[in-house]
Amino acid sequence: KLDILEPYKHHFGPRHSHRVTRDCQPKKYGSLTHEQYPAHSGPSDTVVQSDYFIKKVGEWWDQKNVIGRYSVISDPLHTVSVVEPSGPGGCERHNRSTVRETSAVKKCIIAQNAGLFNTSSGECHGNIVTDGIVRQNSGGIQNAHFGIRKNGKLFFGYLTEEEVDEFEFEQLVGGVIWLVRNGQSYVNSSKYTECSDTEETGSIDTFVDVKSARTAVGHDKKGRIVLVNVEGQSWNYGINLWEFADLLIEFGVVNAINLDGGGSATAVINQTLVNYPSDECGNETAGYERFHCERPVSTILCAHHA
Ligand code: NDG
Repeated sequence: KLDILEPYKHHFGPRHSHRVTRDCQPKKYGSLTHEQYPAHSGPSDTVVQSDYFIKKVGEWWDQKNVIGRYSVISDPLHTVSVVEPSGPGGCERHNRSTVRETSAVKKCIIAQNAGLFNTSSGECHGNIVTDGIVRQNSGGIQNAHFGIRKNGKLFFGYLTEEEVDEFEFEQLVGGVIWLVRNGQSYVNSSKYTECSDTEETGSIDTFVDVKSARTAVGHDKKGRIVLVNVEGQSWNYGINLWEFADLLIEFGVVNAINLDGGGSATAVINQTLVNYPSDECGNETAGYERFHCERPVSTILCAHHA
């Protein structure tokens, strides 16, 4: 796998052009490779409402309970930020930092891990815009992105290199697999057009099919941002992306993309860890496999006061 990745090490360019993405998607979407939706706006009593859930997912022959957290954020243009690992410039420095550490920089009410990264070099994957500043242009990589435009529109979908500037984003971050498009599962379409270069959990099929911890960002009918975290550990327990898309639709999510998951899946409220990250850790005395720890990750999504 490393040999194939070698030419892309320094430039995460697309394996195919944006035209292929456009031509490969279902006809009903025409040539539009993204969806936009007016963000909820105006002050509200609570910026964040966060609850946990226990839900049955899967086919009848493979039913299981999954545990997770569902958070809704109002007025996202003013309350949601993408934050680089340990703060501004973190991606350029190839930083990795826990969600807790990075969330302290912006005093986040709730924060979840967001973008994927190269686990050996620490490089951030995908396009990154934080508070109106373009921090990384990935050169048109064909992976699902979530953005908030300066004009107050939420953005979900695929972008060319030029569009990263043209769309005038306030926030932008990339994931792997567009889960829900216009209220319908988009997993089957997106897995054909997305690159597996930005994820390290095997082929794109494996990445979609494996049960694992997951993180997603989406929006509801009111244009509020939805952050979802599902507990899991790759291969062992958790949710695959087919089930994740269905669960989000059940919650009333209109568009959503899948962010970094597995051992990276972390949820933090007011600088306190509120989920169960799956990476094993410890030392010889404590026992390596006895406890689990937060993984230093890449970018985070943060909800803060306006
Ligand atoms: C997680 C991801 C993996 C990714 C790594 C670094 C899942 C199931 O974080 O693909 O390469 O971003 O999302 N695993 O381990």
